[in-house]
Amino acid sequence: QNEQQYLDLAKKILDEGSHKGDRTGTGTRSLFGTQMRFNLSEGFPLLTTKKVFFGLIKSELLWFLRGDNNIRFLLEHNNHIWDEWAFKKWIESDKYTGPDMTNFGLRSQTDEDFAQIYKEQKEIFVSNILNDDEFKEEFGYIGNVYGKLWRSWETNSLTAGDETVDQVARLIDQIKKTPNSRRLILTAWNAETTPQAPLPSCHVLSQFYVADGKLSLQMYQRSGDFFLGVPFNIASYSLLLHMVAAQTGYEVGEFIHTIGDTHIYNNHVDQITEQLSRPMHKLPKLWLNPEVKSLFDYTMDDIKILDYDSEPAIKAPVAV
Ligand code: DHF
Ligand code: TMP
Repeated sequence: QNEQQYLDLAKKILDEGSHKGDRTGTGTRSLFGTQMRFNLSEGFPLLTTKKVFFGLIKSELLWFLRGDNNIRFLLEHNNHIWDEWAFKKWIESDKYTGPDMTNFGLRSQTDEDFAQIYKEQKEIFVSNILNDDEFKEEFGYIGNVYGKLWRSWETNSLTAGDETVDQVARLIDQIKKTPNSRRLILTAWNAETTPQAPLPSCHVLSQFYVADGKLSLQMYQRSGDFFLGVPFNIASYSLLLHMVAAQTGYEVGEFIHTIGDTHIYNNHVDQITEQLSRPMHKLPKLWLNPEVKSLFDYTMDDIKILDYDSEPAIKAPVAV
């Protein structure tokens, strides 16, 4: 069963994970090299043991598919899941002259006065990204990750021809023409530029596979925040698989999620323990507008989740 795999793996991380420090200073329990397999014919794997905001997943995926890596599009869709990482670049720049924001992620969790000042600065930042074109160009980008690499990978001087590679368009073409290919790859890691991004890509490599009239997808994620990020990643790649299948004429098979450092942050342990005590509901269904003729033409209204019945949301601080 689909969701049970998430819950079982969560329990395993809690029971058997190594206590491991991490870049953010939060601390985690962690297992290395884990896998979940979601059979998409059983329903759409949007977790039901807590409410997961599908609107945020849709707008993020549409943002990737646009080839966009500037957070303005997300903000226009009221999606704030990438704010902290663009904000970090802003406060570390010479042009920032406001109150000291060093280590804002951790400090805002323990210091209430600071949390208020941080919130104000973040609101100013967000409004500048939305309303000031120059500011948006200077501070809205999150680096050479996802969307940029998917749609306009910059070639080096050794490569003749086009200046950029559209991996997604090529992939669609390859799936249609050579479905047996073992080279149906989408990569989001440029060894030259990605390590300098404010957050180097987490979902790094995807491979598509066609057999028995079904399209499957395996994604390798180098690092997985099991409580906050992973439920989004599962839904996002399952949605991508459905969309690519619809555009290439295949049924959906499996989404296979392989994760390197699979961790639960120490300040998410109570939340995920609460989640593990809850009942599962029936998985929802996905509806894609059948009139859409290209992977790049989907809008928010062309994608809907039906019959989503879940337990309430559980809040948790994100580690920056
Ligand atoms: N950093 C860390 N430490 N963990 C992440 O999962 C993560 N994910 C990123 C960027 N950096 C990250 C991008 N994806 C949330 C979900 C996904 C995501 C970032 C944040 C999140 O906070 N989800 C909340 C709801 C947020 C909201 O309503 O705005 C949740 O409860 O699911
Ligand atoms: P890291 O770069 O030190 O691995 O930190 C990245 C954190 O963000 C880590 O906790 C994993 C998490 N993350 C996800 O789980 N999924 C995502 O899609 C993204 C962008 C990040």
